[in-house]
Amino acid sequence: MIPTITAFEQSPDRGRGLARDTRVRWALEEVGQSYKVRLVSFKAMKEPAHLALHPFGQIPTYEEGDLGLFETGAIVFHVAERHSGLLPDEANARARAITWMFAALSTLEPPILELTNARLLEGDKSWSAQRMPLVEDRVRNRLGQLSDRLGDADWLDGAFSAGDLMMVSVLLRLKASGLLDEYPNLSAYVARGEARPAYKRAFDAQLAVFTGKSAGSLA
Ligand code: GTB
Repeated sequence: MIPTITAFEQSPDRGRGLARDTRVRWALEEVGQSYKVRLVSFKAMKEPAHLALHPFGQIPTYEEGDLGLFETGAIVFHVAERHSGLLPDEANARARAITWMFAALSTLEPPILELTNARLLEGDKSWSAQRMPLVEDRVRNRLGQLSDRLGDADWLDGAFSAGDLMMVSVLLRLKASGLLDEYPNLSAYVARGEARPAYKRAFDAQLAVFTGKSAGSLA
């Protein structure tokens, strides 16, 4: 059964790949699962039909027959469980890859999101300049720890996994900030993720929503 995901009809980033449907598209592309996309407006996201799918009125969602999912962690995990290619078969390696998915979403993403909000939503506040170094240092703290753990390895734990997919997706949000450049091994790690053919297809497919050009994705 071909799943349907939702994505922004008009993304504020105009196709820079930062909206979270990109990571779901990427997972689907990695496992070779075709998918359909339903574009939703900001208004429609807050209406009952969409709220029945996503209680918080956000994208992305994932529908497959009777199953409706929200939260990118749950969606990517579901895709990785149902297909081969994103989680190792060996039980302990599989558990460690899942651990990295959680680490990306619950340890790295919150301070990165805080930085984005501080820059985009609070930059004009009188206290912003005073607070910014604190927010940046919270991100640096996590990046330093992640950088130490990654060392000169290509991926976080052996072969590329859903843990790397999620971690790279989260780190991509930092590209414009320059913070990632302070950790060359993390910049290279993110670049390795972006260089994967499946990522490129996912990126092109989300960009095509804004350029109006068909990206030749799996759907
Ligand atoms: N925890 C949820 C998940 O992982 O699925 C978070 C989902 C989420 O934040 N969705 C956002 C959304 O629907 C889109 S991705 N927002 C609308 C709303 O809450 O009303 C976040 C996002 C939006 C825009 C950019 N951008 O333009 O750069 C980047 C990321």
